[in-house]
Amino acid sequence: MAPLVPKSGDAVFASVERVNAELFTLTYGAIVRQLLTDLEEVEEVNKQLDQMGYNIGVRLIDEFLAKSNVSRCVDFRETADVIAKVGFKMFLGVAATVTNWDAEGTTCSLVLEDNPLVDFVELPDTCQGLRYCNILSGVVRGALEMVSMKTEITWIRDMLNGDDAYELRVKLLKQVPEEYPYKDD
Ligand code: MYR
Repeated sequence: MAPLVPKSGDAVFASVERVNAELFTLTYGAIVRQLLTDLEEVEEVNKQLDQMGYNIGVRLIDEFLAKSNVSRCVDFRETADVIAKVGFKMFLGVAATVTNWDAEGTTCSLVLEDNPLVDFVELPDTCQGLRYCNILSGVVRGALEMVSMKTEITWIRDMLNGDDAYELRVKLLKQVPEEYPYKDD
């Protein structure tokens, strides 16, 4: 029998993190399943997941800004990099790649090759059209709205539907300039 050796602090922390991530993944799966039962229509479930994500995103931005120490981005390209490299890493545990920019620099793709949210997930045929990860697009949309960026976000690749990666198309619709809060007189 192997001797009992106490785990180091780091090892304990890593296993707690793994258990937390798995618990989160399984809980999310249970929520999606319940929504499918309650709402019946896949399109309604997609909307609901997006809305849930949005509600999370508008709150999560404060935690993100406080913890990440990122300063104001100079343009949308920098913002996309921050979301992909810092935001996704912080809240999902994996970074995304930013790619496929349009000429104006207002639309790009965030690509995930690994997505912990779908660990243990297999979609039955009855779930055709389900955007299982819609919570993520909602989170990004909500968080960006809180820093004055209105976006439209759509999934264009989804491994649960047989694609080779997850790809979120992020389009900046409008950037509301922040108002100077004091009068200059
Ligand atoms: C700025 O104010 O210019 C910085 C804006 C940074 C926005 C970052 C939004 C982070 C969203 C995290 C998404 C996590 C998805 C799992």
